[in-house]
Amino acid sequence: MTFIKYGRHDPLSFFAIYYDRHDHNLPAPISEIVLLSAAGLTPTYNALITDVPENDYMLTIHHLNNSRSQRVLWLLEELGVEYDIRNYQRDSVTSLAPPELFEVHPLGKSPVLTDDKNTVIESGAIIDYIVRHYGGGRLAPQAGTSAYENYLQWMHYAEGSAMLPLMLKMYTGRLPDGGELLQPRINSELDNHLGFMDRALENQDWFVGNEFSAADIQLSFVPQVGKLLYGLENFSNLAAFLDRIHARPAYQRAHERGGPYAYGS
Ligand SMILES: N[C@@H](CCC(=O)N[C@@H](CS)C(=O)NCC(=O)O)C(=O)O
Repeated sequence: MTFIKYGRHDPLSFFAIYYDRHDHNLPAPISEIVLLSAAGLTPTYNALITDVPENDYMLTIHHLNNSRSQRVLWLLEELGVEYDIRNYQRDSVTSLAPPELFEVHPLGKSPVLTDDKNTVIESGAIIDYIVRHYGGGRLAPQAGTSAYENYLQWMHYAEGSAMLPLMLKMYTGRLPDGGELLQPRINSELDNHLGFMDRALENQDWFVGNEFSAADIQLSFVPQVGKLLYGLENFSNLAAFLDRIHARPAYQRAHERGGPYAYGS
């Protein structure tokens, strides 16, 4: 039986409510629930309840294994926000997302965030949404400051520019001749982008004003994929950045929740 956390910690009883849920709709009548202690580990009490408020909901991340959605889980763990995960598995032959993801959004990609009436795609937009709605001012510079402009630039840069040569590398590598003619251009663009990011970390640990921010989370997928497809031997600052992020407790918690992740230990 899979227990999915539902609702919020009850500050009076120090209990959280978990229940076994088979689909995304709130159950009515609800199935068996288990109350767990605030430590969240040891089931202490079983009960049946029927009176869940109809308008209650849980922030949900539609998570594909080995994908960009892992960083969204990481952000939520950094912020200590409660969330629900719906898991989707890539096809073992094609690596594509399963058809069920098209039921969540017409593009059939991950991550997707659903929260009350909002469905949000694009990891940058999702991360921005979470920071604005659930961050309480954390993990982003104050709007209106130069640091915020820098933060926005990095947030867009990750998917808008840096991922392109990596995706080209991945796809051309599957061609019968390995996309030989295109490789020099792709490699020079990889050097260009990975070099740009590497130099940004020359004298600092984090990308924005040397404070850990959601931009570091959004950017993390670039060196993670870069390491696998191209190597980071010439980008030692990015390699050290990966070591730093992989050591973060919230990063590791996100792994425990998200399952195996080929791009980062
Ligand atoms: N730019 C989008 C990319 C979304 C995307 O392509 N996600 C991949 C996983 S990393 C996916 O769903 N691939 C499965 C498929 O295309 O079938 C974002 O950052 O969210």
